[in-house]
Amino acid sequence: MAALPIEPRSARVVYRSCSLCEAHCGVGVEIAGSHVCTVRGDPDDALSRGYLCPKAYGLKALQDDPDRLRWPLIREGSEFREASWEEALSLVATRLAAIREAHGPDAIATYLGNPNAHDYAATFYLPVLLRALGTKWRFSATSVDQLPKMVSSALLFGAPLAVPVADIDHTDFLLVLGANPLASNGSLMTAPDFPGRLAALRARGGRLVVVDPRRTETAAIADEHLFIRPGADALFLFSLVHVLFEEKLVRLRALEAITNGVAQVEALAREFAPERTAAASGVGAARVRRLARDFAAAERAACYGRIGTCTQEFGTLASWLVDVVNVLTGNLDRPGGALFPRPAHAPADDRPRKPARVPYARWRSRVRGLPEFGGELPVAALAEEIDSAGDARVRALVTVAGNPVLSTPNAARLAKAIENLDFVVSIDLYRNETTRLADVILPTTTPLERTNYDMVFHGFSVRNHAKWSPAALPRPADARHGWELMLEIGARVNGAKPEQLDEMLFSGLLANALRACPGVDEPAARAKLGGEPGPERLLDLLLRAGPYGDRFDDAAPGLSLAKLQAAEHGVDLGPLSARLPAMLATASGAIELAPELLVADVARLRARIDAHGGGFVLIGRRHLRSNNSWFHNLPPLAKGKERCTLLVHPDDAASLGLAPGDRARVRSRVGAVEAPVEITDTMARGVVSLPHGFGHDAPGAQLAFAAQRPGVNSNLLADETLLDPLSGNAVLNGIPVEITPAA
Ligand SMILES: Nc1nc2c(c(=O)[nH]1)N[C@H]1C(S)=C(S)[C@@H](COP(=O)(O)OP(=O)(O)OC[C@H]3O[C@@H](n4cnc5c(=O)[nH]c(N)nc54)[C@H](O)[C@@H]3O)O[C@H]1N2
Ligand SMILES: Nc1nc2c(c(=O)[nH]1)N[C@H]1C(S)=C(S)[C@@H](COP(=O)(O)OP(=O)(O)OC[C@H]3O[C@@H](n4cnc5c(=O)[nH]c(N)nc54)[C@H](O)[C@@H]3O)O[C@H]1N2
Ligand code: SF4
Ligand SMILES: [Mo]
Repeated sequence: MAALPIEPRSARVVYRSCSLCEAHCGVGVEIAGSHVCTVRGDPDDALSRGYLCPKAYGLKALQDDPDRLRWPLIREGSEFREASWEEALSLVATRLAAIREAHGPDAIATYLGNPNAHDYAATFYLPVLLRALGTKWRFSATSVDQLPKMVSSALLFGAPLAVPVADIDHTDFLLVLGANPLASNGSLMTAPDFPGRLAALRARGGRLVVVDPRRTETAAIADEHLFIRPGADALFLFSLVHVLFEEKLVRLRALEAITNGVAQVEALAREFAPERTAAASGVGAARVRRLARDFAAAERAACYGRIGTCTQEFGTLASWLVDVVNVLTGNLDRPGGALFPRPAHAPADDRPRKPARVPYARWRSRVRGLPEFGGELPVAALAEEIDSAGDARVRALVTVAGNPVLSTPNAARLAKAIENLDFVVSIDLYRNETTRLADVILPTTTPLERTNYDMVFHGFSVRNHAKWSPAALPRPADARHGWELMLEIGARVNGAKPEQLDEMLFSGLLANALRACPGVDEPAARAKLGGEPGPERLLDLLLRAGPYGDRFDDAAPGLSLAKLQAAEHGVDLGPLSARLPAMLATASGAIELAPELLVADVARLRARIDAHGGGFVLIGRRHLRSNNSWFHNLPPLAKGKERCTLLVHPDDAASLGLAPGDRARVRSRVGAVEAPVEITDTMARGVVSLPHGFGHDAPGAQLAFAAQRPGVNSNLLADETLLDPLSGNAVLNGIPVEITPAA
């Protein structure tokens, strides 16, 4: 969508970011009174320069949605009734405390959903809530998303969130696997106006190659598209690596001195000659060889993998090999390659911290023994942790901004398990497929009713950038912010006061931040930051102590929250630049290119070279006007052509006896659904696609518009026993299915 100048037609325009996806585009929200007139792109935004996608309109539609909850709900039998905050919060605290008292803290599981990552206050205060509950049974959308990349980054670079970002604005060659940024607007890569940035890449003579089992919107504008068999990325990437070594194209440049394990990678790659892997991956050997040569020959090149490379059987290996390709061609940490951003809230210096042990498998799930990572267990284990007998089973669930019944595997089993829990509380804006099963639903303010700073996504940005988002609307009387609820519940279950928990958090962050600010003493910093509890003080602290900060000196030129607030279109902090080796947090201080855990997993991949099955497999997809499971109740975005369709290749349709408009029955080990068929040669043969986030016909949900055209829940088919075993991430792409015409 083109940038439009913003005319001051309405009472006022508030400049902020759209928090609906990782691109975090700058928007101008036109407000009259407490009504949102419209949302437009902000041409002066330092990063997005006016770009906006249609989904931004969701900010307004969400505001106007009559089904959005404004009051706490308490279950009574099969119905809900509105309740006061005091009644609802007191019930939540009493029940959680009683369950913890009777069965221990691990009887309470938590599930944190995706929108938390778009709310800086949640980033600060969710850890407070989790600590207050004291449970180790923590789950989140991470293990149906980017967990494999985090495991890989922890092993290679020493930090789970040290994810290199492709330098899209300066590269000459972008190799994309398992991502469709023309629909998703990019992920683990904040690049507003992805389409424009890709067009610019091609206009300056650069190349775009897309590897995907579907000829996606992104593949359609690429120089080259390679169909790949779902789950075969690690095989394909190992073959690229094989060719790099065999044809002497490996050139580490500056990384030579700081990389361990190169010879080991070379040895491992020997068995993955492209001629060996072609049958399993579906990518011909000649094309792999040519691609390896072209990538190595490019002046500046970057390999980027996303959802399709993570939510699959070899998610961690594929995520690792993406970085291996960048390292072996000397493109990591190099402009035009893949670099580590340096956000304004990060620690100021890259002094080698005490290398932390990789937070992996310190405990395991009760039933299947799946490993913890970073304090979390794989969500594919949640249902069995509830419904498998035993004293230590999960008895209560706290969900925050998540809809696991639509987003995690074996949805039918999970819904049944949640229904049978002793107590469920959901902090959420809707009574949806998950929260309808709760005993208490606590709504929060909407994105436009609260302030924000793109804490998570500034860390994955293609340019260093900082932006403050003021609230565009006043908070309605009696509405609560999510962070206030997190503090309040955390305090109440422990008989403490919210201000006490806030002070503990603040003091801890302050002590930590001041370690990087020699010469600043604590009382002076406290005086500058003021005594007002809440996220703004915490952000001010991080900004002032951060790499661009003013070190608590108002007269200094550096950043503070006040200065960021004054820059209503954001602050450009420059292009990404080299940060190695200083930021490496591995025990050796080097890049560990062949860590033991990954090397050990290669045997599983090797076994797949000759044992690739036939039969149909299911993959997912995203639509530009949708957002995971929670946008289908917004009429301006959800109307139009039916989207929950099964994409099938014409030859497959013919052999299955399916004609356009027919309905197909899709069956996996765990469930079956029926969906209308769309026949298209954009699909690879043997692969069918169904979007996730549909299935809005659950009894008890309150989603009137979505229910008119509910679609089916694709996670009724996702099998909770199919995992990337190393990370525990669910396999959501490459699920074996049988397809028949529906009766
Ligand atoms: N089959 C399949 N499954 C998938 C995927 C896939 O590609 N295929 N993708 C996976 C991915 S990448 C992700 S991230 C997950 C997402 O999984 P989830 O995070 O579980 O699901 P969402 O659909 O993002 O649900 C967000 C929830 O937050 C609520 N919400 C929205 N805004 C707010 C707010 O401001 N405050 C509060 N308290 N609540 C809010 C919404 O009402 C909704 O209930 O799904 C995963 N599941
Ligand atoms: N409009 C819109 N934008 C979104 C979202 C949304 O729901 N709607 N969700 C947001 C979220 S939470 C996330 S995590 C991001 C995700 O952002 P992306 O990773 O860009 O997500 P997708 O569009 O699902 O693209 C994944 C691609 O992987 C392909 N694929 C499937 N299996 C394989 C495989 O085995 N190998 C390879 N190479 N490819 C495979 C699929 O065909 C698909 O094209 O998008 C975010 N942005
Ligand atoms: S690309 Fe993402 S951040 Fe930008 S307007 Fe669309 S939904 Fe909002
Ligand atoms: Mo995601």
